[in-house]
This record gives sequence, structure tokens and C-alpha cells, in this order.
Amino acid sequence: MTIPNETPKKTQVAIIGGGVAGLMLSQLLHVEGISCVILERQTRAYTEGRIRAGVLEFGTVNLLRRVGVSERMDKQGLRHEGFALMDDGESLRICLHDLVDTDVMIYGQTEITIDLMDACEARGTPLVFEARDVVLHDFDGDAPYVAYMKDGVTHRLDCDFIAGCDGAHGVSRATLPDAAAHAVEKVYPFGWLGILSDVPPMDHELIYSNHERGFALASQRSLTRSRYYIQCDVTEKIEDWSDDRIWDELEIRLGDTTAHRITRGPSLEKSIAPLRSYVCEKMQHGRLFIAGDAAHIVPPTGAKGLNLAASDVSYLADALIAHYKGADESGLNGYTDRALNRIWKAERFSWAMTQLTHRFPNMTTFDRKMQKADLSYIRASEAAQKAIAENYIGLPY
Ligand code: FAS
Ligand code: PHB
Repeated sequence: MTIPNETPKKTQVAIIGGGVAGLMLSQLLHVEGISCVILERQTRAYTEGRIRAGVLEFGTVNLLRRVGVSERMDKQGLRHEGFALMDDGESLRICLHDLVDTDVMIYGQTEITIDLMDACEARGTPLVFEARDVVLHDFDGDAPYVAYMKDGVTHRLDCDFIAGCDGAHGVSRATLPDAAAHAVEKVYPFGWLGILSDVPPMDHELIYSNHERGFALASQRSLTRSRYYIQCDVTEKIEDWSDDRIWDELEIRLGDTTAHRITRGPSLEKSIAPLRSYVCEKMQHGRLFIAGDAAHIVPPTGAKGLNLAASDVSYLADALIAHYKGADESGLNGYTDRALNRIWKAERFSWAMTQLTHRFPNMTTFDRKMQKADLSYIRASEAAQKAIAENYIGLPY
């Protein structure tokens, strides 16, 4: 369904992808009077139904407030003042509030997507669902356009700029010249099995647990809906994991002193996602710019994926606004360097948190001793805890 009904022929910014990056960019531009059209491959129901991130940095919260799409988040979101790191049952609380005087917001990506789509509809931003076979044209020049299929008809959308917000498997990075030559990647030898269930969370904050059987994370979406993860082999198949088998593993990995606090319930969703670190260090070519998962992927251990998408589109929106308001091209010319500066720091934190909390196949005794020493140092050092805290709440934009 297109919102509104007519299929637009011309806009200032064509946004490919109606996930968090595309939707947030559209709102940042809309509030400045810059027209855009979002072309989304999937249906609205499919896009809204994806279960993904849960932790919002204060920068992401501020962006949603800046575009006036924060009312439900401010009502229903949970402010968390800390989280726990557990190692073989021994727990250490990282108190964000005391260490860096800032909290994080627990509010599911699903809800953000719904709120941003509702804002698109209310503000009349054209959001074309089931836009198939998107092809990007002439972004080397100053009159790019996008071709796409909708209901069996080929459409052309003329624009000034193309924003590729179409995720890790989209058309934008695939079209960006030399993107592959600028890619840096690390693949982890395990994945995360996630389960969502309408049961009360086991704790008032998140728990990241390093256990001899593997990593586990106790997270949440509300006071009545929990989200848990366990590290698993990438060859695992979700159909081999009954709900009970997942709950049994969570009770073991989240420590026998706390396992009794886990409330079991039927899974609303369960899935396995692979873990990798990936950065495409080329994020623009001519009038094509990429943002969010289209440009980078992080292991979710640092809760950075969605939040990096937010900072990317904040930079891109600032640059486009400066272009339209004052013919200032410096933001556009410097977009990649500015975004990469924050991206690589989030990649490092996500990698470090994964190294600290997961059991790697073929881990040596020395490797394990390093994890234990790392955690022992963190436990004893307020400076080390502060470093973790300032990364977790999100480094400045
Ligand atoms: P998205 O992938 O969210 O959105 C891209 C959109 O583009 C999609 O709607 C897609 O349908 C559309 N699209 C793709 N190709 C297209 C084409 N050719 N034409 C038109 N549209 C096209 N992050 C966290 O912080 N914490 C987590 O726990 C977490 N869990 C995750 C679990 C999974 C399974 C995945 C895949 C990611 C997870 N992430 C997590 C990361 C995730 O939240 C991303 O960082 C976030 O969705 C990034 O948003 P976008 O860049 O908008 O990409
Ligand atoms: C989640 O709730 O989905 C979540 C929370 C924190 C993470 C990763 C995922 O680090």
C-alpha cells in the first residue's frame, strides 16, 4: 500500500528501505521541509513484525524526540540505569547512572518502526510498500532516478539524492561502485538464538552472562514481555530447539542463583541470527549515500546496530539540510569520514563485549584466563567501568 495513494514521480530525496534508518531519515528531512519518498520491498505488516533491537542510546531517544515521534516511547519505554555482567555466576553491575549520569531506554525496534510509520502516514510522507526490483540510476550526475516495480507496473522516481537504507542485503551497497573493495569483515564462529515471550523479565535490568556452556542474555521489551538470547553454533536449526529446551539452557547459563527468577512461557517468536562485524568504508558515490545496516553490521552484544543507524542518518540529514538550506556541500562531502569515526568505535565496543562474554570454540586456557582477568580488572576499576558505561549509553555524535 502506498501512503498516500498516488505514486510520486519526483522528490528531493529517494530513500530505499523502510526500516529504522529509512524511516528516521524521512522524518528528520520532513521536519525541515525536505521532500522524500520511501521505497520498501516488503509489506507493512512484514516490516512491522520483525523482532530485532531493544536498547536505545540517549542519542537515538533524542532523535525520536527531535522529530516528534517519541510520545509512546516516553510513555511505555523503560529507563534502565544499569546492566549486569555475569561470569560463571558471579555478577557485576555496571551502574550507568552513577558512572556517566545517563540511562538507556528499553523500547523495541518493532515499536519504533510502528511509531515512525504512523508518523509517515500522518505527515503524508509517501511510503511505497512492496516496491520491487528497485534499480538506482545516474547517481554519478546531478539528476539521479530510481526505477521500481509496483503491482506489476514499472515506475520512475526522479530525485536529487538517493539514500540507501536497505540493510545488509539491499540493492544500494550492491550498486555502490567499488564497495566490495572497501569492505572489512570479521565472522564469529557462533550465532544467537533469540526467544520472545509474554512473561515478566527475570530482573529489572539486562544480564549478560558468560557461562561455560556459552553466552546468554536476559533482556526485555516491557514489564510483561521478555527477550532472551543464547549463544549457539551457526549450524543449529531453530526447529531443533523446543521452547522447553531454550528455557532449560537459559536457566543453566543465567546462573543457578538467579535461574528461579526465570518465568517460562510460549515463544511468540524464536530465531537464530549469525554474528559478524562488517564495515563498508565507502558510504557514498556521487549522489548515492548509504546508511545503517547497508553500511555496517555489528554483533548485537553491544546493542549498537539500531543506534548506529540513528547516528548515520543524523549525519546524513544534517548534510542534506545544509545543502538545501545554504548550498553548503561540506556535510555531504564529509559524510563518510564523519560516520566512520563513530562506526568504528561502536564496532570496537561490540567486538570487545563479544570477546568478554562469549565462549569461543577452541578457546585455550590462556584465552579463558584473559577473560577472567579482564572482568577482574573491570570489577576493581571505576575507570574501566566508566569506559564500558560511556560506550554502552552511546558515544557523542
Ligand atoms: P533494516 O534491515 O532494519 O531495514 C532495511 C529495510 O530495507 C528493510 O525493511 C528491507 O525490507 C528493505 N529492503 C531491503 N532491500 C530492499 C530493496 N532492494 N528495495 C527496497 N527495500 C529493501 N541490533 C541491536 O541493536 N540489537 C539487537 O538485538 C539486534 N538484533 C537483530 C536481529 C536480527 C535478526 C537482525 C537481522 C538484526 C538485528 N539487529 C540488532 C540489528 C538491527 O537492529 C539493525 O541494526 C537495524 O535494523 C538497522 O536498521 P536499517 O539500517 O534500517 O536496516
Ligand atoms: C535485545 O533486547 O534485543 C537486546 C538487548 C541488548 C543487546 C542485544 C539485544 O545487547
